[in-house]
Amino acid sequence: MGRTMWGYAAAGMMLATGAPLYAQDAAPRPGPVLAAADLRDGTDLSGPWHYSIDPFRSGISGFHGGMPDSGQQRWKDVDVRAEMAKDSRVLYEFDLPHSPLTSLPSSWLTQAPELRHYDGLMWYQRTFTAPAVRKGRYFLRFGAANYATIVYLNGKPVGKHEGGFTPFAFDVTGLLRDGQNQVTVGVDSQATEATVPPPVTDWENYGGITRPVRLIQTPDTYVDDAWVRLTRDGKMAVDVHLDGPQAANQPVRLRIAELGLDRAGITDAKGDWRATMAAPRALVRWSPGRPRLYDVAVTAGEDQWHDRIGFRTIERRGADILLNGKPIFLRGISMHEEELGVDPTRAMTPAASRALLSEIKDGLHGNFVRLAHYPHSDVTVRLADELGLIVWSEVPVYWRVAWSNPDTLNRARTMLAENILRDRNRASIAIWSVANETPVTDARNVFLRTLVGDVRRLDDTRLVSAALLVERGEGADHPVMTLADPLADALDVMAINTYNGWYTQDRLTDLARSEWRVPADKPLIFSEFGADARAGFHDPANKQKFSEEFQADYYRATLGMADHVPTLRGMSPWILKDFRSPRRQNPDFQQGWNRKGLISETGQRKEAFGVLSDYYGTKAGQR
Ligand code: GCB
Repeated sequence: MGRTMWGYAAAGMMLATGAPLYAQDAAPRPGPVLAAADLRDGTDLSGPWHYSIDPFRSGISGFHGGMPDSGQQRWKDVDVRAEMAKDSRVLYEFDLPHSPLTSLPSSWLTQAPELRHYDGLMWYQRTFTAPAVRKGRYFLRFGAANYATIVYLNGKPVGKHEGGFTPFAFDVTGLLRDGQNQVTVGVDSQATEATVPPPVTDWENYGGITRPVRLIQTPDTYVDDAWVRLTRDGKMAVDVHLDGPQAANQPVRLRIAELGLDRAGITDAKGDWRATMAAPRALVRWSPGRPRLYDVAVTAGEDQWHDRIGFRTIERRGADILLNGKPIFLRGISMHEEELGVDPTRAMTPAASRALLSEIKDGLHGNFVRLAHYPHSDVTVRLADELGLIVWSEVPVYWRVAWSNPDTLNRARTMLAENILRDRNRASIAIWSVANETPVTDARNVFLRTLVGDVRRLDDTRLVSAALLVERGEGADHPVMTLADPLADALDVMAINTYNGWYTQDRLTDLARSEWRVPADKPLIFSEFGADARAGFHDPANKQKFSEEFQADYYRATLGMADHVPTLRGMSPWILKDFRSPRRQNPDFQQGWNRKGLISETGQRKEAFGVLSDYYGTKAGQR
């Protein structure tokens, strides 16, 4: 067993999700799932929390590696000032209730100037009042915390979680007390060689609690998971999982009132109910042109679960992608989870998400978004459902992860499962991607094939892809790009990131003659292409790199090249908005930002925005 993120304290704690860890052949099933948790009743714990840095992780283990010193145990439920005043032998080297305040959810990077580059362990604490009369179960649910999290309630360990972009929840029913409750959370942002993603990326590592924390109340037996969808052959299917003492042999009912659908069933001994039925005649299928959603209710005992769900099919036939049986071209763009503004903090409110997605839908005439390079907020995915944007969803298996490390594989599998279980009711999601730009080795192939297998077990209604690397060769007077990745066999959609003319010396005028050698029987997506431009920097005469003119010409040339790739069925150029990246330090043009956005960090459209918008506008008219 390698070093865990949580050293000593982790050893004595129950696992947040999925204990025991998974057998290699079974798709991990994290728990509790709390599907559609964002629509359940609960107390929002957003707002002021105290915080305190712990760069040496003294609250996790003592300097010799054992139990942390008593004066360092941040989760203790003590009045530090009173205890020290009372007894001169007592020593505390923290006092969270008297530490500075921050507002959550938000990364800490923007919360104080001295935290701008802090990468390590941070402690958060707040109190809240539990309902006076408690009934049923209470879950402490985190939308996401980056990267590893350890949670205590009223001085007692609750659980831990690893992974910066997926939700997790703990049943805290037995730990709540009347009146004031104290919750303490340690969040460690530091990546290691064994984490997913690894330490080297091309985006800001926004440490902290970046999505809402809520105390969710359910009956003793509740609907932990419900998945309602169209199968590949157009039938309506439902899977329900109940959790609690009455989960077995329990009557369950599925209702979609607007469609007159009302179906009853009984759970099995494990609390599962599964049924398939003809899709109602009146069903209007979800599509970008008509993103129809329905209120779906599942009732079981005292619990009433509901969600807003769209229904559609997505398939591959030969080199085509079919939405509701019809070929579709994905007019997309990539985006990071980073809101507009000069000082983003990865707090994706509905307004922040809408500002970005409407640039895609209305500004670019797009129908597709690649949510790179990790699961984005459920706010964004729900909005994509509502606006009619097809989504590519991805896990942060990025560049070089520790392919041979079984713990790393388990982390990736858990994240993937958490992502799929959170989002498989979202009609917008069409593609699950398992990796981005990963160099081919045997160990990597085994790792990624395991993830592809997990996707197929957890969700057989969507397509699987990965952004792959291509080999470059030289033809007589043109580049020859060859996709020789053995993983392609396992995927439904092949995806390629291409930067010829930006990272290479190719002349833009030569791009259209590039030759693409890719399998002819599967759809291809250009999952990335792009060039930096600093908004407002013009150089019409020389069109040097970083000028708006260069970026616009680069788009014209690359789109011209794309038109010659016979199996191309979509694209998600890199990227909608300039985003923070510490690796980008050209002081004239970048200043810590990757400038490949079609809009600047404040939303200013660059010339290339118009190029892509015209291209998509024309394409949209064609279909
Ligand atoms: C890529 C990566 C993306 C980078 C981008 C770039 O291929 O997938 O994460 O940000 O290139 O700008 O170089």
